[in-house]
Amino acid sequence: MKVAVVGATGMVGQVMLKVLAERDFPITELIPVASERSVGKKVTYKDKEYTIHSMEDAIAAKPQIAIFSAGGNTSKEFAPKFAEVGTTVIDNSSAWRMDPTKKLVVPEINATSLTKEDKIIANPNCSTIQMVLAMSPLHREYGIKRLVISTYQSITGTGVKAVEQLENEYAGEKGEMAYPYPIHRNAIPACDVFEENGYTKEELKLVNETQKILDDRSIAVTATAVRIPVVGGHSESVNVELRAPFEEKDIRKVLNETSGVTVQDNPDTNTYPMPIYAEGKNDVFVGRIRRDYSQENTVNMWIVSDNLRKGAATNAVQIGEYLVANGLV
Ligand code: 2RA
Repeated sequence: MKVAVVGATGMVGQVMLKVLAERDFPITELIPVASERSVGKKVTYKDKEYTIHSMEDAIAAKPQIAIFSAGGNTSKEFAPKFAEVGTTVIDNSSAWRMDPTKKLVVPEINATSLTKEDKIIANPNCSTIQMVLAMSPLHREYGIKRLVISTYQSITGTGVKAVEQLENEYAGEKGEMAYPYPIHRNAIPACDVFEENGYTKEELKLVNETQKILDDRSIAVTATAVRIPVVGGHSESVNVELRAPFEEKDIRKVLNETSGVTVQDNPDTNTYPMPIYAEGKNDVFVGRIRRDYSQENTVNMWIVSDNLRKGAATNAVQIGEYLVANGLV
């Protein structure tokens, strides 16, 4: 299978190549794509060097699949051009997520909705993916009435500039700032830009994408997204108001039986998810599961996952695996 990876030199693109290799995706020809200034440079896949192509050359090659992680503007401009030559695009930007004609897919939840006609498929936002994967079985079993989410997000979600800012701050050196404030020894309640209503784009993604993926606009969602000096993954505190009574043991059972979810939850042994241990893994880790005694039918939980993997690259590759396994490409 001819596969293009657009944004191959970026942080997510590099993880994409790693995950494609780890999962032995059936690639017969890899077409790495990056910005004009990177054309001709090399990237490594399965210990072999591959030359970076221009977008035009990659489109002309007519790959079966193109996995994008190159920002919304690039995706808006070039995803349709790939689709026109018959390529199925899996896009990791926000460009197509809320487009009513495009599917927003977490394979374990809604890949079955995909058809051959879906030529541009949207990969959800990282903080959404890890959360909805845990919420989906609860919505199925009990119905979800309301979600109150607080996120504690890795600086890798901002990009390499933020990682470099944190490293400089650790080293006590000056450098380019991704944020107008220090990241080290700080917590910044602003992931992405603010909208008119006082919420950030990140917070509104959690609201809108959750309702679309779970296909239920009646779910009330509110979120506060915070950036913290961590690199391994995103953590989220989620308060879940269900539409029916529950037993905590049944919540654990339902989550334990969910593909892609690992429950780590034993206060007696200080067992709970933490980003330093989630880094490099593909699962979504759930713990601190406990009834919210302040409100009926409500449960609290803590959800952690590597935002570059299940939050981006792995989810996109899993969409590709579903397409291949079901003869949709
Ligand atoms: C973030 N969710 O963490 C976004 C991914 N770029 O900032």
